[in-house]
Amino acid sequence: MSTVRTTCPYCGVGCGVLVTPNGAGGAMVKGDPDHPANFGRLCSKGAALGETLGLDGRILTPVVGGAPATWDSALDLVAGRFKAAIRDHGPDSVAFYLSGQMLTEDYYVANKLIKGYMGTANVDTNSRLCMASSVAGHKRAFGADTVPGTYDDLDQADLVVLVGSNLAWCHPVLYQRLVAAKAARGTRVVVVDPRRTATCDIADLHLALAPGSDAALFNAVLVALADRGAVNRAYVAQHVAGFDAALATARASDPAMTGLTAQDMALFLDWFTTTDRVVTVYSQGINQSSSGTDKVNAILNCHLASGRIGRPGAGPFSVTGQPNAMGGREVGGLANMLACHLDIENPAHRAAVQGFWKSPAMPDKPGLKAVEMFDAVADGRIKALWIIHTNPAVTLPDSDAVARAIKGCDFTVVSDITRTDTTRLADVVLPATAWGEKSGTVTNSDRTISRQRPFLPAPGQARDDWRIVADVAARMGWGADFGWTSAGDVFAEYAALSGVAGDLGRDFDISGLAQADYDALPPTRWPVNARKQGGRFFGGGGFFTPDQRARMLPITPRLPVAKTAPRYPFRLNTGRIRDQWHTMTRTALAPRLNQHIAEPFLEIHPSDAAGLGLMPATLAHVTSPQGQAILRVSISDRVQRGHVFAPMHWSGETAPSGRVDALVAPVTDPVSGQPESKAAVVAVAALVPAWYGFAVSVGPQNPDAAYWARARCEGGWRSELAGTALPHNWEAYARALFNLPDATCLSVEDRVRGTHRIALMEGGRALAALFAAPDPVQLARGHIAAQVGQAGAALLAGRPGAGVVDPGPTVCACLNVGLHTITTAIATQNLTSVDQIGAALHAGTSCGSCRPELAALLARQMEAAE
Ligand SMILES: Nc1nc2c(c(=O)[nH]1)N[C@H]1C(S)=C(S)[C@@H](COP(=O)(O)OP(=O)(O)OC[C@H]3O[C@@H](n4cnc5c(=O)[nH]c(N)nc54)[C@H](O)[C@@H]3O)O[C@H]1N2
Ligand SMILES: Nc1nc2c(c(=O)[nH]1)N[C@H]1C(S)=C(S)[C@@H](COP(=O)(O)OP(=O)(O)OC[C@H]3O[C@@H](n4cnc5c(=O)[nH]c(N)nc54)[C@H](O)[C@@H]3O)O[C@H]1N2
Ligand code: SF4
Ligand SMILES: [Mo]
Repeated sequence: MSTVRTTCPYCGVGCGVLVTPNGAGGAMVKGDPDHPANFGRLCSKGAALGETLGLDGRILTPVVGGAPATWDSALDLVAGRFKAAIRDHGPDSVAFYLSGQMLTEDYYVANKLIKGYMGTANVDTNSRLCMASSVAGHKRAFGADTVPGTYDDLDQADLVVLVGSNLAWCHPVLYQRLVAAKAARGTRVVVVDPRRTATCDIADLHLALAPGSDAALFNAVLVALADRGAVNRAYVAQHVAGFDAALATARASDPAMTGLTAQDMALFLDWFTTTDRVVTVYSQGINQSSSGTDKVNAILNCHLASGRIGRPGAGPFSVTGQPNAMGGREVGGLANMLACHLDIENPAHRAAVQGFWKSPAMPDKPGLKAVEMFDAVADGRIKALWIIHTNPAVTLPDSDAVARAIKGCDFTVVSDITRTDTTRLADVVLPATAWGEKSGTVTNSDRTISRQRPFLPAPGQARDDWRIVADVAARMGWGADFGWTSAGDVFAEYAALSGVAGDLGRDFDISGLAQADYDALPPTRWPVNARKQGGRFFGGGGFFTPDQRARMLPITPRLPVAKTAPRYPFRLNTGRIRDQWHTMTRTALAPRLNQHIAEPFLEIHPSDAAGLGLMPATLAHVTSPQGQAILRVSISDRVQRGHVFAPMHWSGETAPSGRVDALVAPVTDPVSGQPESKAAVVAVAALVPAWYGFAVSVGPQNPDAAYWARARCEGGWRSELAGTALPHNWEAYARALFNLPDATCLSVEDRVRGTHRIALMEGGRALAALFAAPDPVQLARGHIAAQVGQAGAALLAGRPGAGVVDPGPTVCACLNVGLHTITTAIATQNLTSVDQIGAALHAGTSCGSCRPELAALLARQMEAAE
């Protein structure tokens, strides 16, 4: 089979990948050495893509009311219900909720249908939870949502400030680029994050500021720039408006709000004011805040005042999260935008888009933003809702309320590839083609447009997302305007429309690609037109405001809306882990990605844990005014006292009590509408279950327990369990859990310790095993998981026999190297550097995402040895 050049479907780095299908539904995946985002590198998630291609769990036919249906009946129903809602209740009674993971072509078609034909701007996307504050900040400062710089700036900077970004885990290939730049030119790295993340491993300075206080920090930077003569007077005079007011307001703000020491603050201000080539990278620690837009503008103010923008190695850099977060912004996926960075509020822009489409409608006011949209679903204003490529029942704040709203909606359609918490609530589920089966383009963080190309046939009846939308449009009577025959046709129309935007003076103009050879399109940074090709923006001014000047804004810092109080004394921070992608519908298919962290957890400071009587690996009951969760206790001084951190990834499918958005209040930024996902308030208490359990099996499990978290492992499935009451009969419990009513049961009970070990055997093979104990079960989990399905019941011992080494939990996912293997090698071979570990065990030599953890292991062991 020949190799196909395509693009990773996960994060906004947008790495190129080379895929060689094996002809049996699988494929070998490698980094594309010629792609300008990654030059051949991949992270653990990208490298494991080949393990996520199976059809297990895929939706292969349309489903109506829970039963398989034909495309014709499903599409007729969807078109009929949307039509009826619009006829009876007006266009604003329908809504689309889309995703920054849709391809540009999918996005374009959905937007065209709802805005130009259904006639409402009630279309928003999960980018509202992700990039909306950056978009709003860019628009306020630059007059358009333009990312000024490129990835090359990270290679060329002398100071990189990472604000609210865990780059090591969330943009691993960019992080590796930064590591390389640091080695080559000694780039200074500052991390601004209340939590000590893996990214801090390369930090020359870590500023663990008070949550939400970033604007106070950047106001202090602005004041220092002014007081130390580091303002670029010429640039400001020519290209910037609002300097004096911004500075006066910055002077009035109190740097003490950050809680940083005077010494750390002084060092940071020193570095920032005296370094010309500064890149400030920012992400969700900035955006996901009730003052997110102001935080963005506080950062932009500093770059505008110093003229450090749009030059090699200098600029603000909002890194995007999803593979096509940037493309979704370009195509007008947000409720307040039109395609090609045109504005819905601008009559000339509306007329231009409607004229180009020759469409019957065009809304003249913005639609509902994500959180408002689901409020409108809840109170019945939205009668028909179509959710595509996102899982809002898990990822929107106050997710229990969101799930109730979706369930209660008159008519909900969900397009997905697999069963999720959201598809379970839908009236109609439509099967979409997945990565590897579909064709289109995505735009990454540095404005580079890359092709996703198919290398597998569409399974079952799955159809491309854009085609499903076009099929519905046709059934609503607009077939002629939705008659493309390929994604390439859609792209050509979109590129032509961008030329109209370019003529109106907008930044997003890729009209130069309207006639391009779509199939052969190499990675291309926009803009692409007669006026400008790729490159940076704003080095010489040219902002997209009426007077072409950027705006500095007066920013008064505001702390998070929810305040801790005796009832809810902890600040809950949420985010991501290294090897999982969002709600895990794809990454959790790869066993090796489940081995790094297999469960939802709550990171809590040792003093707080001691105060609450929380022991390592026990469970915590977490409550907020919105909801509750049960999470594994992980005691760590990476979080500050009074703060806790939990990952966002677990869902009803993987760990029903681990859904952290059930805890998060639906508080939003007043400008961008982005939720404050990083600053909920919660109470934490020890949960004392009657028993803890660990289960492995070849087949799927049906856990019935107060707490459970399941994951795929090499031999099948593994799960963690805890129950509030002891089962009457352990054997019966195990048989039901594993759905093995007739297997032979071997059981070992230790009455003194209160432990039970049960293996269910068939034909001499252990098909499943359950380990239960009154305390957290201590076992060699990796070893047991590797034994399941093998002959004999040796796994019941719970640990390897003499002479066999238990590798321990996986640290390096690419090369599958375990914790114990690494610590043993460090001790016995006297390893003293991460590179030496790599030479001895290969750990950390592929994607490099685990290098911070290797460094931490080394440091811990060397400290212990002293
Ligand atoms: N492995 C992995 N990578 C991913 C994803 C994934 O699911 N898994 N998702 C992708 C997506 S869509 C996105 S948006 C990106 C997100 O990428 P990041 O933004 O880097 O990731 P997060 O973990 O959400 O949050 C970043 C950091 O913000 C910090 N933070 C919290 N509050 C504050 C604050 O008030 N100020 C500051 N300065 N920092 C704060 C948190 O402690 C956290 O370490 O990751 C992308 N990459
Ligand atoms: N507490 C908290 N909440 C957060 C965040 C946080 O940091 N903290 N981060 C927020 C951010 S930044 C983001 S981006 C969101 C992400 O949140 P979501 O977008 O809700 O999460 P995903 O799991 O990425 O959902 C993508 C869905 O698309 C499906 N899918 C995969 N491929 C295809 C396809 O080709 N076609 C179709 N139709 N479907 C497909 C997947 O199976 C999955 O169900 O979460 C937000 N929520
Ligand atoms: S850094 Fe990893 S997840 Fe992101 S695009 Fe590259 S390979 Fe994919
Ligand atoms: Mo995101």
